[in-house]
Amino acid sequence: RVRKREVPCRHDINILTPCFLSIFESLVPTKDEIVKQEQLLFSLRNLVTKEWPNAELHLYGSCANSFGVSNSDIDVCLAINNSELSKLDILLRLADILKSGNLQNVQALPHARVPIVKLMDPVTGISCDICINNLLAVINTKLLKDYAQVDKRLRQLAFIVKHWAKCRQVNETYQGTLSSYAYVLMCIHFLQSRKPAILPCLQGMKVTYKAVVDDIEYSYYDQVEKLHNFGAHNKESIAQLLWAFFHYWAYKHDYTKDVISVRIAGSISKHAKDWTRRIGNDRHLICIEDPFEVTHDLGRVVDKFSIKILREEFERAADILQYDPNPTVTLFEPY
Ligand code: 3AT
Ligand code: MG
Repeated sequence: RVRKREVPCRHDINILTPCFLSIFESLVPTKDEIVKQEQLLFSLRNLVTKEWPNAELHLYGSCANSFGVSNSDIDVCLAINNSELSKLDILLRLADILKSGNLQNVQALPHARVPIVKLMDPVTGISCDICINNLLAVINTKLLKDYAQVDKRLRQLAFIVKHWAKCRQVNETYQGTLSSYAYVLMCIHFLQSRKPAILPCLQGMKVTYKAVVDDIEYSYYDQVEKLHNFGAHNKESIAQLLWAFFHYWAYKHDYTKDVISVRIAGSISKHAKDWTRRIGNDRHLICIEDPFEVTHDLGRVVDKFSIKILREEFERAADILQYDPNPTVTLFEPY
């Protein structure tokens, strides 16, 4: 591993850029699809506000953070203040309301890690998960979307990394690999760490946005339209960045000592966070700090088997980008 740390990038890496950009373009959802998502949200709002006039429905996750690929499911959060009903009662009532509203496969999953109601809309063909009062997810959705507006290379990088992770089956949290949300945070951290930096640290700047959830205040700088030149001094192409991203996770990241943090745009020691040993099911074998829930390690799903798979996949990707004659194909070969 150590030997490979210092390999210089292959000299012809930039000839791959047009091909990676067209892969990116092919993954972006069409206008038509976005319109259908909005239609579905509109009809869901109609149904829900008939029962609960003060409730709100927010989109979150990849359909709202600008990192959604074509044909994704949509994630919706029901924000409701209701002291009479328990969360479980709200979930069950919500399922009934949806069943009466011409939606298919409506199913309440009250015992999931995040309790949800699942459904399929026969009109648009879109599937949807609705959770209740998960407002922190709505805020982290906005943070990701705001970062994406600072430099277009973030979206390009993250789409390709997510696509790679899906093809290689390392985007499955129930099998011990990482969520899409974790991969996007890894991309943001990586672009914050380039020299010169391609992304700023929005949580380290003047506060222009504040939200309060469960009496805790979350804040950061969100006037991203003023930052559209931030990354201009860095001229790295998407092919160079992909190479360096995989090279970092294959050969440079210190898995024994470091926690990556978008919140500080750098690394924190595992020691400082007390993430050095296994507690319950949290093993901390790859550490990715949630930007708002700072005690939450997005790598906690990774176990001693899946860490090996994950690191081998990072190495495979790094080596393909370095040596393979046809990297834009080989990289995404199904696992
Ligand atoms: P896909 O395109 O659906 O793969 P996504 O960004 O929608 O990607 P998920 O469906 O896994 O990702 O998650 C939906 C959102 O829920 C994304 C993020 O706002 C939030 N979220 C997911 N996992 C976590 C987590 N472990 N901690 C906090 N928020 C999370
Ligand atoms: Mg999703």
